[in-house]
Amino acid sequence: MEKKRLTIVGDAAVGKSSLIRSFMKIIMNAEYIPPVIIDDYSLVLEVRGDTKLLLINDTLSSRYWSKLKGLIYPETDAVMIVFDITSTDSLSNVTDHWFPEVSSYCPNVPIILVGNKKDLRKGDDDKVDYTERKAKAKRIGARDYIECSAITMEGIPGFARRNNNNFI
Ligand SMILES: Nc1nc2c(ncn2[C@@H]2O[C@H](COP(=O)(O)OP(=O)(O)O)[C@@H](O)[C@H]2O)c(=O)[nH]1
Ligand SMILES: [Mg+2]
Repeated sequence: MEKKRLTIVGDAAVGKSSLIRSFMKIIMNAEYIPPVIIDDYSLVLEVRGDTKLLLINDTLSSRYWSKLKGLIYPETDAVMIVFDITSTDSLSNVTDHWFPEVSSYCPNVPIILVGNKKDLRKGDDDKVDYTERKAKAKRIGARDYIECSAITMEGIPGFARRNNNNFI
């Protein structure tokens, strides 16, 4: 069975762990072939007729990460960089910190940019900022850009489907 590893990085408290929990919840109830959940971070999926083991690596923005990243990035097949839509700092860190780190450790893996906590931003004001965020995704060459909420689940089902089809 082919093994695929997805690593999730981003500033502290942007919602990385919450996103993984929501992703697992959605995928368990999917209408398409439901995967076999092994534990909180691994599942077996049927993708285009192949059976694949998907392992998700959550990360901590701590001093341990600086020791672990040399082990985890080289084993990774796709990286998800998460920021919080309500935090301009976390968006700046996508290009100031996370993208440079990912490109230096695993330059050729597909990157998915995720703007989380969409439930906290609504209305016309946000449309301007959306353009900025979308431009950031383009700047880092992200294969996909998604805005979602790990709390309300908005945006998660479509994302889970695209993620499985495109990256796994
Ligand atoms: N409103 C809102 N809060 C969220 C969302 N995702 C995560 N949170 C909250 O943000 C905090 C940090 O989430 P966590 O998943 O631990 O972030 P991590 O440090 O990146 O893993 C927690 O209090 C979550 O409940 C979201 O989409 N919307
Ligand atoms: Mg966490």
